[in-house]
Amino acid sequence: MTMSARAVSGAAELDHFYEAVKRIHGRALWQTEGTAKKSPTVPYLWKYRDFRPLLIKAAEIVPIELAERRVLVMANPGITSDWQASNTLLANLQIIKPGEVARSHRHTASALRLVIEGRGAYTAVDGEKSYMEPGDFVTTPNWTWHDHGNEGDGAMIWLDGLDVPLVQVLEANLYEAYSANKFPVTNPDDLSLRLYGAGSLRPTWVKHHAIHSPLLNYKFAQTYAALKAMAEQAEGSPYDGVSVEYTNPLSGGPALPTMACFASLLRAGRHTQAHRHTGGTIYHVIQGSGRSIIGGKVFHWNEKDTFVVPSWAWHEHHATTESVLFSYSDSAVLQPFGLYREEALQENGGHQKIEGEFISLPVPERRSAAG
Ligand code: GTQ
Repeated sequence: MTMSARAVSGAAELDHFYEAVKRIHGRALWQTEGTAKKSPTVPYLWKYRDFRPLLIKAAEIVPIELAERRVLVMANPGITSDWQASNTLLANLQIIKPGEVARSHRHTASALRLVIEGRGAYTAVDGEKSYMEPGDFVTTPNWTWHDHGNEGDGAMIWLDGLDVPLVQVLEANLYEAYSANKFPVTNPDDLSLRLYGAGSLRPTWVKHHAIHSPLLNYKFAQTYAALKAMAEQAEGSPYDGVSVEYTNPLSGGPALPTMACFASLLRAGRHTQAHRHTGGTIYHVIQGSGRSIIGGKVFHWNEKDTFVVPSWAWHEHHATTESVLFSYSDSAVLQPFGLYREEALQENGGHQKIEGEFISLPVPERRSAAG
């Protein structure tokens, strides 16, 4: 065989080899997408004013018995599965009408609620009812029985955060329906708030062995008062403003084992520095208005809007009016395994170069009576 003939047969030989590997359901590592694979999660913002009318409509036309949970999901357009806000997290809006009960079930996925509007509804967790008010952060730890009921006189809407996509990837997503609509109430209302809501005081006679927080409701009035008191004396984080984590009062760790949850106060007119970190984060605007620059694009937000910052995306915030952002992130899972990394932007005074505006789909205008 001449030299050139050998080179040609070399390429053919390699192809032949790859085919042989494929036939035994193997792949040559250097031929796979492998570590070059990019996250499909795109930065995105969902306007509450777009969702609210459809939630109200769902309450009219979809019986609670049909839906189990009357929920509209905020679906990240970069992800082909049609129901997740990020690679690991769900961000859903749930509506419940007066007199309704969303029946009891439990799942290995953890859940949280951030109350958006209305009063008089409760979440019952393992026999304890916790009544919810706007801004409250409510935990539903994994594998606890939970139902929601509205005893008020108006509809109630909240944001549900769940770690279902993460739990699915781990193939640990189990679910069970309770045999009745409501799980029996065995504890006084808001018992956990009375026992654990006083911050650093621990009731000595109560044993709590679970890894999740024993506190079911972190009241907004308390959170806001704490943020305001801190803001009077402290500058806060250059990236997140005056920012607090909702912790498990027993361990100091995250409120839920898989989701780290935060409340951040951004002062009016203040512009934070850009940074990026591993851990995809969902933000929800409790109050205020402003904009965030995510991956070079400007996202304008108002009260009750929700947006996602994918893992490792540069982001910075600019509050127009004093704002409080709620956020939750899978960083709780990354921290204990050495996967959490964070980086500050050095160039350009710590601010991203703006490449454009985020454009969400236009809201169809209501036709006026005249036209
Ligand atoms: O309230 O238990 O948005 O099980 C999705 C799944 C809420 C809930 C959601 C759920 C719930």
